[in-house]
Amino acid sequence: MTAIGSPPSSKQQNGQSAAETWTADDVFDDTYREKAGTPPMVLVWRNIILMSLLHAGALYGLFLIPAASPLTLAWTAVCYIFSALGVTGGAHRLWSHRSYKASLPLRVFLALGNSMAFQNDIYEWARDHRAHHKYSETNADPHNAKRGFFFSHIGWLLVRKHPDVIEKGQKLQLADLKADEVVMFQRRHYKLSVVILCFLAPMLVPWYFWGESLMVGYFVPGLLRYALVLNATWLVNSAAHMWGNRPYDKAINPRENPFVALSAIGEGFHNYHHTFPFDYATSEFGCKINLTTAFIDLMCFVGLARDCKQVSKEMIKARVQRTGGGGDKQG
Ligand code: ST9
Ligand code: ZN
Ligand code: ZN
Repeated sequence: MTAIGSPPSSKQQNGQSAAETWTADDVFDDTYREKAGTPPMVLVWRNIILMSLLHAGALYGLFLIPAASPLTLAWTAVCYIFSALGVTGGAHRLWSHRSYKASLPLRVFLALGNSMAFQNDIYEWARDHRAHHKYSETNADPHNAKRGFFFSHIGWLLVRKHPDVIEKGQKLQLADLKADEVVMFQRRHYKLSVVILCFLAPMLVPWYFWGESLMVGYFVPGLLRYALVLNATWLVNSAAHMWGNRPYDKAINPRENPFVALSAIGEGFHNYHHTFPFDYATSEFGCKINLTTAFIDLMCFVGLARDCKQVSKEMIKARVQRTGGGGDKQG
């Protein structure tokens, strides 16, 4: 498979914006050869301490659940889905893979959800994710699953990056991201947007509208929800690279994992996704265990999204015959 499209300029091309004419630089590069030896891991103590505090706070939030009102629990679910969509429908399927086109209001909505998810800004997230696909499970993959479950889950955020991630990442085509004013606006104002959307809004809405305590608001829809969305996301990098079937390409490690698909609102069909990264549904089974696909379909229906890329049944069949055989499909 080869990437299609050519680098965009910031000018309009035939009435289409630069981002609209672009195909993402996310196709596996089998010409890259790792250098022998692994450089020593340099621990980043700031991140280790902050992640430990976050998870301790999330655990405390778990014990506060009985003290939360039903409305606060419903709000926690809303925050989970909104921040998850900012990652799945936004940073992942729209901005990393360009698998569909989104109108300005939808891009703003997704960027707000993305700031609530606090997983690095969209530009950085998409840059790392393109490197993950292009150099999957090598030293140039930021969360190389060959380095084990812990490293691919959270460990990669607690150490300095492997030099190959930066060296190879600097060669990625990112012009479409630089040309997207929503992406660059979010990057410029990232810290402020995270403070407001990830921490203040989840806490203050229940306090202001139905008199919830600030304590419950901070620890339940705030820290607990944030930690749950993070871990659901990280499971795609760890569990879905280790456990599950490989019906589309048995030569690669990413797997079909229904549990991950459920918690990550549709992102656990990872053998399919690494085989066909440009498919907007990240699965051949449409909306099944795939809330994100249902959301994008709804956005198309109301006219806020369009041009969803999808792999044909014939192409899937041909690919399964050529490289599949690693277990049954989940659909
Ligand atoms: C988080 C991210 O959690 C999660 C991403 C998960 C992805 C999952 C994908 C799976 C599929 C989708 C499923 C979605 C499911 C969602 C479900 C929802 C329910 N290319 O990074 P620095 C250069 S974040 C090119 O500091 P260090 C660049 O010049 C959690 N160049 O490297 C850069 O400067 P700048 C919260 C690159 O010093 C410079 O190097 N956040 C690349 O080694 C320095 O970069 C945190 O915990 C590249 N790929 O530090 C913070 N990379 O960026 C975590 C770097 O200014 N991060 N460069 O252009 C950090 O603290 C640091 O990055 C570090 C490494 C310590 C990890
Ligand atoms: Zn992956
Ligand atoms: Zn992807």
